[in-house]
Amino acid sequence: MVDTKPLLPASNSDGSYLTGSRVNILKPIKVYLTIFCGLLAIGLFAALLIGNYWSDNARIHGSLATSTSKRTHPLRPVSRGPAQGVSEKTSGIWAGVSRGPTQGVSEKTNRVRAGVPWNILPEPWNSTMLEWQRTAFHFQPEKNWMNDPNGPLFYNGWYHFFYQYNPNGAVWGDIVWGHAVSKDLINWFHLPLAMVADQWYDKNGVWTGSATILPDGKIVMLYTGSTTEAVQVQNLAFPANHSDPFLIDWVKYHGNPVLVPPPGIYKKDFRDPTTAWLTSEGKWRITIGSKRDKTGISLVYDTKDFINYEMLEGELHAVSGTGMWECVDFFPVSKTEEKGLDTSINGPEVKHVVKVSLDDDRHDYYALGTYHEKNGSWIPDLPEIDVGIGIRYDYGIFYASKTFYDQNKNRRVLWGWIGEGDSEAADMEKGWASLQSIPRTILFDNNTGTNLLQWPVEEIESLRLNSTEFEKVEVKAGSVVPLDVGPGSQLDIIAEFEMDKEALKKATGSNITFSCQTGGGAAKSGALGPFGILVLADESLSEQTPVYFYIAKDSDGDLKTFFCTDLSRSSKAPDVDKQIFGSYVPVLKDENLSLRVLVDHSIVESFAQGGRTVITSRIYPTEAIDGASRVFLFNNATETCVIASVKIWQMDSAFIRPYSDDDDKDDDDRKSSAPCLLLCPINYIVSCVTCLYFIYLVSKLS
Ligand code: DQQ
Repeated sequence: MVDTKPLLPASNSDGSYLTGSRVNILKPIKVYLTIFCGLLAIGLFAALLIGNYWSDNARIHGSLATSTSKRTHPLRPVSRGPAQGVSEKTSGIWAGVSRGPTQGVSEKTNRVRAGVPWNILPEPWNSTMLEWQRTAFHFQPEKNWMNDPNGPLFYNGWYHFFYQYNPNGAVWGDIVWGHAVSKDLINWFHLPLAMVADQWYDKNGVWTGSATILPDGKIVMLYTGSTTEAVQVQNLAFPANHSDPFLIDWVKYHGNPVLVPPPGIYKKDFRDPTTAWLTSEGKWRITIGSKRDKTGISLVYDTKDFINYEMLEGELHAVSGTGMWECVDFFPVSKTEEKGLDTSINGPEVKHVVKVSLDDDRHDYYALGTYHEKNGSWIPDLPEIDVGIGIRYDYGIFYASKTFYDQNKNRRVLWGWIGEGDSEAADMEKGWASLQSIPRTILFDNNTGTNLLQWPVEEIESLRLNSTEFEKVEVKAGSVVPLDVGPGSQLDIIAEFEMDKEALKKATGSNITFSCQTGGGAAKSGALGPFGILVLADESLSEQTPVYFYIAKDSDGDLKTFFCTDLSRSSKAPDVDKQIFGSYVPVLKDENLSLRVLVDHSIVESFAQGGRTVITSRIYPTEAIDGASRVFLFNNATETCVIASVKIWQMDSAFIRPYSDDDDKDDDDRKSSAPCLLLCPINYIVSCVTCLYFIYLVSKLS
């Protein structure tokens, strides 16, 4: 007879499962147990993997799910305070302290604008306008003043960002180190202050510094302290607990300061130590900005232990007439590969970059050149565009920048402080001032051989939402074309412009003396420009910020391209900067003109030709805000039509908020994640052994 239920054990007529032998009963049980144990083992292994992944990502992504936009989170300060053993001023009242020459740094330049005193906010500002200015995906603290980026680094799965911060107000003063961490350089957790001004050697301010990661993975931080006597000295600090991925607590070396101004250097002209790099002798080398008379210089020191230093004769470099060099940066770039290099890399395949922040004009200049390790000097490739007199990182507002080597993605990343172009009165009304650029990758431009390329880190693209494409739009001479993309306050725009080749050949009206600043802005027509894009414009164009190209032609028929941003019609308000920014941009034969613009409320960051020339502007419209801001193409040239192809993404808001009570559970995950990495495999092995022992016992039954 055919068994109709072959997978069930045979039953007796009385319904019991007694059969002729025990083996017949136990065999299927063993099969089930084996399958069960196998599945259990696989499940445990999967749980281990998922658990580790989750513990690493839950804090950011879990919280992201509950975070909508920056505006839905009341901005709460996170403070360490006396309870945590550090002295911190708790008063939120602005003490009226402002940046000043007596402190060795320049005053904010726009304290008096258009005859309006710095502490009076004129018409037409209202809270809607001022609130709109806060950005959605640029890093900024919850409130108060921020300036230079400090000690950026990647450690134990987290990007760390420290910054010059005034916990007491929206103007420079009482400077300490703010601290935030991120998994992706875009979404951030604010952490407690990393270092406060609690020692005689930094009582007047915990000023700018840099991180060095030692070969054993440990971190040392060198920073400038302004002493009780306002002398600028260099100090050493390190994480209290290297096993804390958040690096919350910092310890200052008990023997600080480790460096004081050398003979011949004024006590207030000795600041901002760089990341250290290794010499072939195995010593660490750093450079520190200074000046002698009006000559900007960079002093060089060797050290074996970051405690004792030997000053080298001569300087890394010096350029007369450039004044005090702040925030010097020194790093190699690869001539052969599209990747970043650790600061210690040297050899024939690299060029070295020197960047200085000129205190006299508050701009960041760089130059490419050759580093001579033996005497610790650097020679520019082109003396006519030496550092401080040639190329700038950015032709808008961008200062005190600093790079770091991101060993996570083999890239060099640039951070820069973006100040305000409005009045101090407005800053105080808003309760905050300044933000940081979107971090930019830095590469040597192999195609030109004369400049760097800066480009927003790829992670910013994770904020891209819906996009709209406009293919080959004809923009006739003298026309404006609206681009219907909805609200224009948070955008990522890429555009390419094809020129009419015949027009380029035929064009008259040469203008080789053109400069963005003197060229009359976007409203002044030339034969071959200006043309480009209008952002933060209202429907009637009563407010607009043109980002544009202008092509000048010399009497020999050679073309020279400029990339500019014109702020003169950016706002109806009387008390904001309305400069015209920009400079020359190298364009190689057969290249179309291309630009990328990141619009984030009051900031417009613009990149031409893949990042050869960059302009960052702060824009404070009164009409073109929220849903009223629009995007247009425009062409104010008289002798050429341009064909524009544009793609525009709406951008989401980044997740930037304090690491607070809500994250405690995740904090527990963080604390337990290290032991879990150890314990989970042990759990897995114990479970497997138990299963096997159980199978063994069952088989014994047979
Ligand atoms: N900012 C710091 C100085 C640095 C200046 C003080 C550059 O260390 O020279 O806040 O903005």
